[in-house]
Amino acid sequence: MISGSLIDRLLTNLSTTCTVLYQKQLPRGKNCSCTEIMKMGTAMIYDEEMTKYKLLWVDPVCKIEVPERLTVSHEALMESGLADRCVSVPVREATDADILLVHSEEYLEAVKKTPYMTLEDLKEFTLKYGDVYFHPNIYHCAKLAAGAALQLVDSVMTGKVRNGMALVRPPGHHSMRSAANGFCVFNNVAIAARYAKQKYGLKRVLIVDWDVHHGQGVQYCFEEDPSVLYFSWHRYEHQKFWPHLPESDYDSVGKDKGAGFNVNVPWNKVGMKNSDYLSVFCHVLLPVAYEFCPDLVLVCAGFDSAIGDPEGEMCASPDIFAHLTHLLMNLAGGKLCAVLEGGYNLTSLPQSVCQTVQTLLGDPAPSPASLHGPCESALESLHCVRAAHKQYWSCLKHAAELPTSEISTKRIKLAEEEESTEKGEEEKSSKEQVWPEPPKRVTPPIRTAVVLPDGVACPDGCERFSSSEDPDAGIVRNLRENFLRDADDDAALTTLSSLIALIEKMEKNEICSGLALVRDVSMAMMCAVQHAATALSRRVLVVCVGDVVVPSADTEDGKTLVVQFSNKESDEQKCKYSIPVCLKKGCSDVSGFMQAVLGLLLPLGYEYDPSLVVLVRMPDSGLCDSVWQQLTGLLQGLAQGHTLVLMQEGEKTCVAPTASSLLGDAAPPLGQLHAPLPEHVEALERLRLRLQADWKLLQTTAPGTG
Ligand code: SS9
Ligand code: ZN
Repeated sequence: MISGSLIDRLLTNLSTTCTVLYQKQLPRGKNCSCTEIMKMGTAMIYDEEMTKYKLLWVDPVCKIEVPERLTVSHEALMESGLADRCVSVPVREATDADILLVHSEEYLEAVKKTPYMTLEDLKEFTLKYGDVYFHPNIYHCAKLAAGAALQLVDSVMTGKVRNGMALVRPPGHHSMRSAANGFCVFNNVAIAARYAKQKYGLKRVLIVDWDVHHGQGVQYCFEEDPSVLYFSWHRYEHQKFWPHLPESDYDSVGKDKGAGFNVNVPWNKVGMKNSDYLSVFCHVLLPVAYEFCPDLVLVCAGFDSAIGDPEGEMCASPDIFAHLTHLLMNLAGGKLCAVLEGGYNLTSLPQSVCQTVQTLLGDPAPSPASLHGPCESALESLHCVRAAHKQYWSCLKHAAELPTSEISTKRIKLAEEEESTEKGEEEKSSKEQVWPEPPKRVTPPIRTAVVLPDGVACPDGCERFSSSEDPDAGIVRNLRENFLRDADDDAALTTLSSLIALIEKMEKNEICSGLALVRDVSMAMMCAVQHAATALSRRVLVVCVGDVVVPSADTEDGKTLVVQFSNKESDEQKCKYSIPVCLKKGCSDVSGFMQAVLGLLLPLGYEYDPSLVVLVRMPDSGLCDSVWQQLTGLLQGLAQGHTLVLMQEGEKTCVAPTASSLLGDAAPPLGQLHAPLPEHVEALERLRLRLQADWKLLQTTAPGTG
């Protein structure tokens, strides 16, 4: 409930224009300043005009690039109610000056003539380029597509919104300085990156290209530029797949000053799944991106990497894009611009677009479907990419060397596969993919509930929680018998019953996340975990930072997975479900800690797939707020955002930053990371190698190549 006085304060705090423009963005039903509101919005950019060109002749290669790609995506956003929750930003035409940031004058002048060409002239012009078609209206649309990307950058950089997505045609990532290519005319995202650097003085821009094709146009544009980090994964099949370039392979790492700032992950098999994608994020992209520390993230958001796409032939489900998006949302203070590229299955495309936009809006991600670890071919790619980049990134310094059979992974395999193509071909043409529609993501009415001692104010946007009903007599008896030493400690009993009630509401999806300040963190943790794991029979991921007595008895059955970060050398790990992560010199080694979070905790968490995360912070954790917020934010990708944070009563100053992360705000950037302490790297690597027999998502090398 919003109280009268809160509404009054709200109205005084907001200027009239701001109220009118951003009303629907009001994130929390609480008083917040304009900046707060703007921090929360998501822009959506779309203009029907971009559906007004199409292929005018017969061409089997180009026939999949149809106007309906845009209309079905837009309709899905409207029908799901997501469009209404976005700030709608108009497109504009990119100017000549904008286009010339990336393209040559000759090329621009040539494209400028296309609106006046006859059909025959258009066909002839088209033949100069690969896998693309022209139409009298495509120049106009290409200017709008690039302009849409620039409008999105402006909206994010001026703080009008936190993030956003542009639905555009034609796509951009294949077009080069002086050439159209692969359905692309102007390189929308490359232009946006140059523009953002120039107009806003950005030092570092990250481009994540999750389209299933290699954006060679983007690569060429920034190859020598260390201020733009380009990451692309793409169907490659040892160069057998379009655009058949040797420079799409893992060993194209950038040139001269830009060496290390081009990251290619070739997929050498079709059928890659959620595990393969997540594994590359955890073990390559995220560590490198955190070390790079971008001021802005641009996504070449192509959805031909989703299941059902005729080009990609991959098997990742549409809801994987919720996770890919989420995992990028704590970089650059949340400044993320997604620009549509490919996506040719008119069912999986709109589903994937909705997953992306809903995540940008801040809704918790759905639980990822069964993750069984990456396939052998993906592991081989992962291994090669990490090896190729180990000299450039300290987070990869410890990565395994290139497989000794390096040459063979490139060449002999190609020959081998050529032999077997024919039977493979038959197989694939006969089966049409089917997959379930992603379930509707229902966001609980209450985002974050807090259990706080009387003197501590409830943070903006949270709801103070205390169990209204009297706790169940059985629960009270259990609490008194097992947890409360002092039989009449009523305050403690109240807190613990509140925690239990809170967990039950999270289980019923009435509340998303919770935060509690408690007198005895260990006791609260045991009580919470016991209730969730035993009474509710849920899988609980327990993440402890700092020294806390962790329950060990209950871990063996797999109902809980305990990951404990501490600086105390603990005895050998007891079982697969109890994992001590020792950072001897403490968590103040931010790089070492992040390495553990990205390369160890996230993959473990994803593979374990908990329905609740209990995150425990001890006063001696040694973590600064921004690292803690990164941890809290990243963990929201698990258990549909059901995280219960427990902190010691004294840690009052930590309440606001924690609440902010649970509410879905982006964590502040950590700055460019330095090398982690070598002894931490060694310890983490040893642990990862030991655990990867039990946890497949921890693997980074293919069997037989390590
Ligand atoms: C290979 C032909 C590829 C070009 C595809 C361009 C996609 C842009 N089957 N044709 S995202
Ligand atoms: Zn593509």
